[in-house]
Amino acid sequence: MAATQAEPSMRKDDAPWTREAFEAQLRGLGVRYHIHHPFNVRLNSGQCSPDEIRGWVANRFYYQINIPLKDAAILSNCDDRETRRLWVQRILDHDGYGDDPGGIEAWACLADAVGLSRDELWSLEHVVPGVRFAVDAYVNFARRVPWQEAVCSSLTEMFAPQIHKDRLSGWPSLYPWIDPQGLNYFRSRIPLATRDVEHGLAVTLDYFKTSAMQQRALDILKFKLDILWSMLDAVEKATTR
Ligand code: AHQ
Repeated sequence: MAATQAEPSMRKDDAPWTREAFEAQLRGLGVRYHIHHPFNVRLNSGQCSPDEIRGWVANRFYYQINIPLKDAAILSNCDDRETRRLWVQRILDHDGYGDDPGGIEAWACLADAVGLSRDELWSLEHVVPGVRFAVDAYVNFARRVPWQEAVCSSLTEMFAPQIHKDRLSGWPSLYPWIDPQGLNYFRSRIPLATRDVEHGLAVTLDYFKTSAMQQRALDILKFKLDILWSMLDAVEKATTR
């Protein structure tokens, strides 16, 4: 059941987890992270064809260009100025600001490096229904739920630094045909993901206080992990011959 409908399943005893135990429960969901998806295992072990990689880049672009919409939805629901002052940086990180062209442009450079034209990339012609539905579900979730719940859903990035490091360490030798400059997006995300998770985790550990709310937080994170997992299911089905 999606997190927006799931009723929190009460644990046997009503005592909420300690802050540390709650964080450990959240981090324990990393076993569901898309780093373990068969497509990602093949991608980061050099077993994907250029067409599969181009299909992945083109589909993940739809996720990247929707992150600012998701973050703007959180801002629009958030009545706390201190949170907004921090959260707004996430939009600037992707859309760019001043001389910094931002992460969406960096992802477009990755597309250049794997042989996707800008027109092809921005046309979204390669985005498959399963990816579109998963990404739209994420944005609509952020629009509809309390902003703290949407913050919690971003915590899949707790597990992101490793997947970026795997790409940076492996792709240059596994895929020598890809210009290493195209990998700059992954390099840029490692410190940003670490910074964002520090804030998102603090909000989550502070807000989800009762055992029922803590279970809701786990359900929300499972929902977002399923979004990432189902995106790779759809990409794998569409690109793997
Ligand atoms: O590049 C990614 C990114 O900017 C974000 C924002 C964050 C969110 O708000 O949900 N999640 C996320 C992720 C990015 N990259 C994914 C990847 O595998 O490259 C991982 C993804 C995430 O872990 O949620």
